[in-house]
Amino acid sequence: MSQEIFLYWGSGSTPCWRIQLVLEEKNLQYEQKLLSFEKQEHKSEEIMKLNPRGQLPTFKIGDLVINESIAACLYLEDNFKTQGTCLIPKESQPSILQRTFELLRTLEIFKSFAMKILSIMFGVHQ
Ligand SMILES: N[C@@H](CCC(=O)N[C@@H](CS)C(=O)NCC(=O)O)C(=O)O
Repeated sequence: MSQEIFLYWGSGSTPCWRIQLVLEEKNLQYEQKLLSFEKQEHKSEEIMKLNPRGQLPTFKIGDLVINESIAACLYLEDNFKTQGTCLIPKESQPSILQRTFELLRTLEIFKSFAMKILSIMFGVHQ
């Protein structure tokens, strides 16, 4: 598969780093453009056309645009399985362990987000 890969990213953004790490681990050639959050470059026409949420990362591979960093990482692993580092274990036991950590981490993020909303809306503190 030889498709042009393009990543728009912003400094200090962990979802952007996530895709960059996978691209590097997979030894993939890609074009990238660093945009400034401060200058609102993530809300530019160029980005809004590809990613109506106006967020970074904005990721393009061939004609396909994937604007969720984890989905982009999974797509890359799925389509470049034998290239570079294998990022999802093939064996079921380690793969289940990896999924467990991913889910726990996601739940933690949701919990802290929900607590923040509760504290803003109802003054609930934990
Ligand atoms: N769920 C998205 C999150 C993307 C995201 O929240 N990006 C932030 C930077 S870390 C952003 O662009 N914020 C600017 C905005 O929402 O206007 C992903 O993982 O790709």
